[in-house]
Amino acid sequence: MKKRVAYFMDNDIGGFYFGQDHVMQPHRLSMTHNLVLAYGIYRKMEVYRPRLATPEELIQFHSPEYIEFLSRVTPDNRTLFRKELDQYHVGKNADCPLFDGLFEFCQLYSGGSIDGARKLLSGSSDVVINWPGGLHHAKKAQASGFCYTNDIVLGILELLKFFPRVLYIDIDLHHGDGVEEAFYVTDRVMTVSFHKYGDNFFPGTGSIWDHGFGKGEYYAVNVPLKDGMDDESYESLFKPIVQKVMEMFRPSAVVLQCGADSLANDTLGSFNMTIKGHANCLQFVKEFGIPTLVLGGGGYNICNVARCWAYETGVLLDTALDDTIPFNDYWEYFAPDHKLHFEKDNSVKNMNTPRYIDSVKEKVIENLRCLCA
Ligand code: V1S
Ligand code: CA
Ligand code: ZN
Repeated sequence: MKKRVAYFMDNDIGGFYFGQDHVMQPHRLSMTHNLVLAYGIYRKMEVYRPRLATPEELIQFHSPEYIEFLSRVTPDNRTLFRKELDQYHVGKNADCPLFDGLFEFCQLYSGGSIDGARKLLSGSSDVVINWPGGLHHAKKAQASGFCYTNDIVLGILELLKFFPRVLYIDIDLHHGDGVEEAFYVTDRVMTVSFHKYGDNFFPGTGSIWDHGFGKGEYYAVNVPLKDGMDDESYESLFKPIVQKVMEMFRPSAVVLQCGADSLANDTLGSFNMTIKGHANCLQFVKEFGIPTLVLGGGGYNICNVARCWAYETGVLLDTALDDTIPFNDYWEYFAPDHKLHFEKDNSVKNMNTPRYIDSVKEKVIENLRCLCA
């Protein structure tokens, strides 16, 4: 049966600016949206402009003091908030700068995930897409790794109002630490993150030995990976692990974080995935036919992020996109070939040996078997 797909996007979100030299560029969201328009696939889904999440909605996870601070602080009045800026890690180091419109930016990307969850709950959509969301590092009372409010936790909390069990899958290059931490001791949310791990790579968490605690024991799954992950290696872990998770956990809804920094040639990343390899993960999850909230996340080669999320929008709509990119507002960004797909980089060595991949798979599946006990 054809799936009803809803898509949340406010083109203004591309105008927020983290500052000169910052790698997080919301402009990638305007580029993605422009490709969705140029390919004409917006016609096959319900397109919504997200509502601004209210402070009351944001404090369902975050502390009221942190949200009050985010709603009041601006670059012009920052001297009044010296203590709080330090305490909440906003403007403390380059990762989470204080920029113009910061709170509205948080309200927009969080509003899309909250309302997206509500559309799944009401049954009016089968799949909801919110590419501005997926900011998985934000904590209850602290910004971290370019993330200020955690729209994923807020979306999952909304889903838990009626769905008994929610599965969270995170294919961003980085560990989904904020989401894991929020649900570490519950058996109602299973968090599964695939990520680069080791060499002090940010955020430093996500060891295979971290698997939840108390009632949540074995409900956190970590898949630590090394540089050079390619499509074949990724698929050989993703499919059996997600298959086993589906069998053991039987989720009523799925939240899929699709950070595009796991692609080859990402400026922060060191994986070697193609767009098709990345999108195969979405296709695999989609085939389970469970209500799914699809979110963005990282991704620092902005042209490839736009290519990837536009292609994945097509995958969710069962619509193949031509490899030649149609004329669009950002035409020159896709020069010289104006193609949607790129090859993996054959000069990059895959440090994940077949033996390493097998050992990770075995250990993760062994942990999942403990859910029976
Ligand atoms: N790796 C990395 C990296 N690069 C930056 C950065 C670069 C330029 C800037 F102008 C500002 C920041 N920060 C980091 C990482 C954070 C990565 C966050 C990933 C987010 C996500 O994709 O998962 C989801 C959206 N931060 C660090 O490594 C911390 C530092 C340890 C080093 C960098 N300095 C700026 C802060 C401290
Ligand atoms: Ca991840
Ligand atoms: Zn990331």
